[in-house]
Amino acid sequence: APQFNWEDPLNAKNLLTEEELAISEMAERYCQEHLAPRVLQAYRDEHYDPKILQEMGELGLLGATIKGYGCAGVSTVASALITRAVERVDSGYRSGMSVQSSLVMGAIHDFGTEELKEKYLPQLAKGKIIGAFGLTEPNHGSDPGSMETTAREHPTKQGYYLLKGSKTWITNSPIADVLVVWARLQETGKIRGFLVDRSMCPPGALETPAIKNKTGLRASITGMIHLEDCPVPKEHMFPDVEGLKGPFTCLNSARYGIALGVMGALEDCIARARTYALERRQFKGNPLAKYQLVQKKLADATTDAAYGVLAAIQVGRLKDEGKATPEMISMIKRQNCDRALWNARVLQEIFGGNAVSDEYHIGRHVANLYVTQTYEGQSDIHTLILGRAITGIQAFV
Ligand code: TGC
Ligand code: FAD
Repeated sequence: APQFNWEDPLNAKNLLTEEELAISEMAERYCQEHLAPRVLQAYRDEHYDPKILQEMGELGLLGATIKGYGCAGVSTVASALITRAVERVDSGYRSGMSVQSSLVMGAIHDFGTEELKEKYLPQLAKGKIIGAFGLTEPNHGSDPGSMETTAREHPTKQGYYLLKGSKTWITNSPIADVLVVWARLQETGKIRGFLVDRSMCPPGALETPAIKNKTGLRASITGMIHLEDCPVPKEHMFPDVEGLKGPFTCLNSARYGIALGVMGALEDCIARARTYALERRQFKGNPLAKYQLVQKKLADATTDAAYGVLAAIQVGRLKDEGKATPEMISMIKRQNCDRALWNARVLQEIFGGNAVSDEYHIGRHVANLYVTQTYEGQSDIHTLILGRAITGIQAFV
C-alpha cells in the first residue's frame, strides 16, 4: 500500500524522469556534503567563496539547460531541481548560481553573437569566470523601464560605445569578470544589453564596490556597478534584442528557478522544525510535536511546500514545450516565495529562544527568504502583473 512521505507528500518524484532524479540526487549530495558544512561561517563572515562556482561547474550544474558550449543540456525541471538542492542549504548560494546560469549565461546564449557565446559560455559553465547582471539602479528598481544608465557612440574611438551610470544591489558584481549591463542607447532611446568584460576596461571606468553589512543573503556577495564613460566594443552589444524584453526573457528563467529553489529552503525549515519538535520536551515530558498548535504549523508548511513543488514542475514542463507564459512564472514565483517566507517565519516559533541562535539555521532562512520575495520582481509587482493579465487593466502607474 502507498505510504505517506512527509518529505514528498504528493509524490512529486513520480513526475520526474530517471535523468532528473539522478541529477537531483547528485546535486543534493554535493550541496549537503560540500556547501552545508561551510554555510554557517560564510554567513557570519559575510563571505562568498568563488570556488563554489568552480565546484558547481565541474559537476555540470551551471547553465545546465543550455545545449552545447560545455553545458549539460538538461530539462528546465532538472535545472530547477539543482536550484532547489542549493537553496536547501542557502538562498545566497542559489543566488550566486542563478545569476551565473540564468541571467548571464542565459543572456549570452539567447542574445549574444556566436563569437561571444564561444568565447564566454564554456568558461562561465566551468565557473572559471564569474558573471553579474545589472538591471536595478539606485532610483529604479521595480520600474527598470525608467533606467538612467546610457550608452553613446565613442566620440573618437570607432567601434566603441561609452557606458555611463550606476547599478545597485547587484549579486556577484564585486567579483565578476563579466557584467551584463542594461543601458539606454542614446541614438534610439531604446534599452540594450552590453557584455562588459572587466579585463577590457581602463582603470577607473568600471568600479564594483561591495554592499556590506546585509541583514540577509549574507553568504552571497552583492555590490554596485559604477560606469564612468566605460568603453565597450560594439560587438559586445547584444545585436537582436531591444527594450525590456531582453532582461525580462532572462528573468523568466531565473524567476522559474527561484520558484522551485525556495521550496528547498522551506523543506529544510520543515525538516529542522520537525526534528526539533520531536526532541524538545515541555509540560510533563511531552515532545512539542505532540501539541496540536505545533502540528498545525508543520501541516500548513508541508502542504504549501508540496503544492509549490507540483506547480513548479508543471510550469517547467510547459516551458520546455514552449507553452509557458510569463504570468505563469509570476504566479509561481510570487506564491512560492510568499509561502516559503510566511511558513519559515511560523516554523521559527517552534524553536523558541533557540531560534535566535544561528546554529539552528532557521533565522538565516527567514532572513534570506525576505530577499527572495523582493528581488526579481517584489511579490506585489507580480500581483500587479497577474492583475493586469486577469483584468486587462495595468495598475503600475
Ligand atoms: P511592460 O510594458 O510590461 O513590458 C515592456 C516590454 O517587455 C516585455 N516583457 C516581457 N518579455 C518577456 N518576458 C517577460 N516576463 C516580460 N515582461 C514584459 C513586454 O512584452 C514589452 O515588450 P515590447 O516589445 O512591447 O516593448 O513593462 P513595464 O515597464 O510596464 O514593466 C512593468 C513591470 C512591473 C512588469 C516590470 O518592470 C517588472 O517586472 N519589474 C520588476 C523588476 C525586476 O524584476 N527586476 C529584477 C532585477 S534582476 C534581479 O533582481 C536579480 S536577483 C538575482 C539573484 O541574486 O538571484
Ligand atoms: P522599489 O521599486 O523601490 O519598491 C519598494 C516597494 O514598493 C516594494 O514593496 C514594491 O513592491 C513596492 N512598489 C513599487 N512600485 C509599486 C507599484 N506601482 N504599486 C505597488 N507597489 C509598488 N538587481 C539586479 O539587477 N541584479 C541583481 O543581481 C540583483 N541582486 C539583488 C540581490 C539582493 C540581495 C537584493 C536585495 C536585491 C537585488 N537586486 C538585483 C535588486 C532587486 O531586483 C530590487 O531590489 C527589486 O527589483 C525591488 O526594487 P527596489 O529595491 O528598488 O524597490
